[in-house]
Amino acid sequence: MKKLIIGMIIMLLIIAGIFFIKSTPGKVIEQSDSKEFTVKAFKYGYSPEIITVNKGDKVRIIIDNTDALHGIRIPELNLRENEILEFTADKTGEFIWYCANMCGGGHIEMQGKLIVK
Ligand SMILES: [Cu+2]
Repeated sequence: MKKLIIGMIIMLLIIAGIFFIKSTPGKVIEQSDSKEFTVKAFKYGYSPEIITVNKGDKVRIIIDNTDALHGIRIPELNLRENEILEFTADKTGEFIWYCANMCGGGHIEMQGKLIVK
């Protein structure tokens, strides 16, 4: 009888141990945030024209093409979108963005900057 009780206690301890291990949150190795921005694109510029994020952030830029189709193109990061640009900022630095669509005489002057810290 005693053996049975001891056996049951051991079983309960094992089950409790499993629950404890499962409920302990894993160690966070890298903290990444989601960052969303709305950028107005117009002839011939962007507002805001500088966006700063942290390395590892999941970035979503909603491009508000106010007067023509502009979009954003960041050649160094191989990114190009007309309406919603989504990416993970996995490289630090400063990256110039340009207008992605020929929109008129000032097209070439359209620029902005993404800063990844
Ligand atoms: Cu353009």
